[in-house]
Amino acid sequence: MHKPLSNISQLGRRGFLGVAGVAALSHSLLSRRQVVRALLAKDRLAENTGSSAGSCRGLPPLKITDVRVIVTCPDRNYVLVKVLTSEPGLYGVGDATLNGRELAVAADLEQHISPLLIGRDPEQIEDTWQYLYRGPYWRGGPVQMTALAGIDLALWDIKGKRANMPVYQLLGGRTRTGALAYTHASGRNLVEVEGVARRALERGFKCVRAQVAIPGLEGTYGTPGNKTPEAAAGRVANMAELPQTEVFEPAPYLRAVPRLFEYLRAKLGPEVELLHDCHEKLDPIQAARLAHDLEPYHLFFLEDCLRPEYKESFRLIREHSTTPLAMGELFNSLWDCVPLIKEQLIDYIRCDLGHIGGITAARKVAALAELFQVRTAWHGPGDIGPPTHAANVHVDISIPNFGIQEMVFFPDVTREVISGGPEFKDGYMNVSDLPGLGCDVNEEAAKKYPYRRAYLPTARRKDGSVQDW
Ligand code: KDG
Ligand code: MG
Repeated sequence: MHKPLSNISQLGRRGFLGVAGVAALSHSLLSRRQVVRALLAKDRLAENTGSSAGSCRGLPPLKITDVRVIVTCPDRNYVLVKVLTSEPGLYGVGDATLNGRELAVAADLEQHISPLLIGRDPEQIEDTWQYLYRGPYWRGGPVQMTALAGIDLALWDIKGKRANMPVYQLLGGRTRTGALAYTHASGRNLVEVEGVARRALERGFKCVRAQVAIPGLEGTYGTPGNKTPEAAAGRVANMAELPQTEVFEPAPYLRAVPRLFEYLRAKLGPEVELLHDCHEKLDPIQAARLAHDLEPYHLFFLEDCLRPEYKESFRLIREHSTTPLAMGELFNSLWDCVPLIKEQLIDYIRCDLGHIGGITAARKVAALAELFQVRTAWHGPGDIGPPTHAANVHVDISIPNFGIQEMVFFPDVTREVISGGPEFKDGYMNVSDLPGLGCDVNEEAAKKYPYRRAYLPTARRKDGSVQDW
């Protein structure tokens, strides 16, 4: 475990001399050649870091010495990033997992990003973010933004470890004692969903996202189809070498979902917070009808009704309903969030920290949202790794406009490879006070679980045409 330095080392003092200091020394102690070499080294550092190096509390300047990309499949595929530094034992761990396109992100990190980082100052997080985002000219997209998020998380981890503080302290300190969490309840029929929801409530959850299989359809996102909920958990073991095709029809879906919530309200009472994920599969008028029909059941929110391209169509839903709306897990640009937030077309922004550029991006989205009374609900599925879940919670507990946090329990096999991450207690998520993000990766254990190609399902209408899953 990394120990922070408490006193200024020789190297640290030298780091503080600056160019003028080096030149002044030249007359007394150093030969002309030594001075030239020192000035060149100083220039190289400035070039690598984007500005002249400086570091906190007199610690010596730091450099990135290596970027290791670890692709592993402990239950499902994860891409982990380990950024090593010139300080012995000091490294940061990030997560760069993009479900179904893991190797594209790994190649971006290994082939394109890693060479740019060697020699840079890991403490300059914002500058590195800007450099990796705007530097390649061909900016954005889920692959590049996931790679950038992986690096960003690792750099925040390093900064926290160096400062000997958990990341939430660096973000401004606690605004709450924990992050309200929601879990998933899905089933083949109403009774099965109720059973799963009841078990969640017994476990301490106060908020449950409910999805039910649609009679007559072979599968709809978030439901087990005709498998048991456990067998349909969506893990790699259940994912074919090629994508499974599900069938979706809006009419039965729009009939079944209000029935589900009518049933759950009657069975579970008014206290439990209920949520539902449309998974971007509806047209605007269908979404408006569903939001309207769900009003009597007082959802906490209705999630991701529309495809991410159609932000202006949220206006139509708003005009027809007071059901709170959430959107954003498919966004991979900060600018995707702007129209929805500034026109108050949604109530919850739920970007994925792992796909929008990490903590550096999320804190800007959160700050913008705060100004428009929009709350956060960061995406928290099992297909992003524990470091992203940890980042979610570090942000959640340090911002004023947090709303709710989606979470999962990772199986033991995942925890064997990636330790740490947020903990659940009495309905809330929390992080420990370990320095940094609080996660680590066991590279030896990761080797035991090699990558296995896996696709998300796709969907079609009954007439065979492509449908959003
Ligand atoms: O990889 C796709 C999943 O992250 C997504 O289907 C999960 O929609 C999801 C959610 O809300 O958790
Ligand atoms: Mg979702």
